Amino acid sequence: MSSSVATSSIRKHQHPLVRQLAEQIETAWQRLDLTPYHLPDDLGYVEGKLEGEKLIIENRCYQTPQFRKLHLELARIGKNLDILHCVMFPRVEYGLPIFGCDIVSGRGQVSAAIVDLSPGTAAGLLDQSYRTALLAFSSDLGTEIGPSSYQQPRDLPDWGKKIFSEFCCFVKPTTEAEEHQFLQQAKGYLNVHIHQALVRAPRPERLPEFLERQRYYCAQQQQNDKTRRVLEKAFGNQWAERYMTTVLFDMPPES
Ligand code: BLA
Repeated sequence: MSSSVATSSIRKHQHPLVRQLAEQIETAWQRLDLTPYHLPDDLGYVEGKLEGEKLIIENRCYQTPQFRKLHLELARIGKNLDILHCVMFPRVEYGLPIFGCDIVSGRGQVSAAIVDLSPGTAAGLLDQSYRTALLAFSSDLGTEIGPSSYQQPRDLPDWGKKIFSEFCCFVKPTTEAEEHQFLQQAKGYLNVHIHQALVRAPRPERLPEFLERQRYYCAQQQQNDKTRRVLEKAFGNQWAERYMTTVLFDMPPES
């Protein structure tokens, strides 16, 4: 395993959906007041071996007044497996939902595309302002925004059912048109979210509730065995545990 500052991007070799979504996310983030977020030194750019194939992970990370961590990760295993992982962790006192998405593509075919705005409050429901904006966006798009408007919706694992919202979209896109639809959908969620974040005031009196919810989100995501297995095979169990708990789903501190 080696680590160094990223000098070139792997994205130009990745599946078009991964590449386009990465660009879309970075464009949307430009509307926020970004400053760097420093990952542990050795974990910004990493290379390992998975069954003899090279695994490369590239991270981009920022913070803003509303977000404690904006994380975009691109990973590539050999020539076949491409992954995009993105989470926007709000600063806890804002109680905003957590935007998350993941794309997994093997041999040029996307097997999993998921996007969600996961509730940041104890009730586990999105605020009315989000619901209204998402429904308005859906009617502008002229299609249902749920997974049922795709040919192959996928079932959420149990750990996910407990944290994702009713607007969660988890699908295997089967055509370029569906890939495009997913891109539009993710863009809509991002735009709604960034708009809401910019108009939202912090609610420090509800901090304990928001903190618990964000920690719960991280604890559930850490149970994703499919992610863990890929990382364990390439880097070993201890490294995978450290990466999942400090880079992918680090919990905000208790106080
Ligand atoms: C699934 N995630 C997967 C799969 C792999 C990874 C290999 C299985 C693909 C499939 O079932 O078709 C691997 N994902 C990774 C790796 C990284 C990664 C190695 O991000 C990082 C290095 N996962 C997230 C986020 C969400 C998420 C933010 O990181 C959602 C907001 C969801 N990924 C998610 C879900 C599954 C998945 C729900 C399906 C899990 C299952 O079916 O059990």
